[in-house]
Amino acid sequence: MHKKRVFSGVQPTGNLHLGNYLGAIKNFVDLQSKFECIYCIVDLHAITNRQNPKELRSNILETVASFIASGLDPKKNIIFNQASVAAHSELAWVFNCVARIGWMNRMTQFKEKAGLNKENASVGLLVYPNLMAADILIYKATHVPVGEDQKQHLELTRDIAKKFNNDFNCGEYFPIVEPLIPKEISRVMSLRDGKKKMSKSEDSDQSRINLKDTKDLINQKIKKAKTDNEPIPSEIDGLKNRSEAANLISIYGSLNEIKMSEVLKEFGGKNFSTFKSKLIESIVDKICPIGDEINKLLKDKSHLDNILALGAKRADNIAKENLKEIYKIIGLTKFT
Ligand code: AQP
Repeated sequence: MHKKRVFSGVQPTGNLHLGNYLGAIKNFVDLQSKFECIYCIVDLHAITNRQNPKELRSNILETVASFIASGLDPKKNIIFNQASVAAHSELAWVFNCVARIGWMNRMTQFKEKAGLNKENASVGLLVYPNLMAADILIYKATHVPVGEDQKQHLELTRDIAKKFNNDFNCGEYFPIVEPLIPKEISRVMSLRDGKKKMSKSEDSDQSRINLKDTKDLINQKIKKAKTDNEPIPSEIDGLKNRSEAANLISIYGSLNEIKMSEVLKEFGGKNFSTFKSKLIESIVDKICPIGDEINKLLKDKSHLDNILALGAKRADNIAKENLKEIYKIIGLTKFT
């Protein structure tokens, strides 16, 4: 039996948005009182796409600030950046040798991010899921809070753990991780296209609510958010084939911690402009205090560096010991 331990990561690839918050970070905060939690800024994942070094450094600090401003306690949880703990990359190499090329080729995120120009994508982007498996399994984490978009990568982490355990005949050395995906809102969609997920790398800033958006910007973005001409239905069935409407309803439900069916009971039959005013209020109430706190925290960069340095030490202590065990299982010796 493995000790229950939570691990999750966020890429420092720009402004965090409502999707990152409702799909992942809100869950991180809820879990900190129930589990031992390790939260990582996955900077090595970020460089699978080209990053400007100056912006990357600033995005790393902004991500720590967003964690803390959202309510994560750096004393209770281990908060650190991936590049500080070498064992992540070392175990990722081992997993490059355990996982099969066919498994990588099936990953939908690779297909989406590489687009039509697959031959020109970085090798790192293709083997990204192996590094993600290493991030989790180097701590023998048992539970991983993520948005629904990461479900396939977590299934791959389970496959890698099973194959390693089986190939090296080592029982259940690696735990078979459980994803923790929010039930009511597994995937927050773009405000401009209900079929695309809200994303940091989407060109149009109008497609997302960033955690640092001002009240005016939130107001403007939600008013412009795409809907349709039908009134709000009273039953979930009425949201079929209405992805933009369903997205706004589920954002409201998630922010207010009520089921979508209850939101529809409240707003069924009403038009979107009435609903949007209430939605704006909810977003402003939840997100603006976080944005204000992020801006405050960013004024003291050395405080944020200290949080990362302390977290890195704590993470490294666990990871180093586990890597020794893993190498021993494989037959490798580390003399340093
Ligand atoms: N739209 C979303 N809805 C729900 N959850 C989401 N997450 C991301 N977007 C949504 C969850 O946030 C966590 C951190 O994600 P990430 O930043 O590491 O990578 P990502 O999934 O690739 O996020 P983005 O915003 O789309 O970034 P870019 O554009 O840089 O690729 C994860 O748990 C993810 O599920």
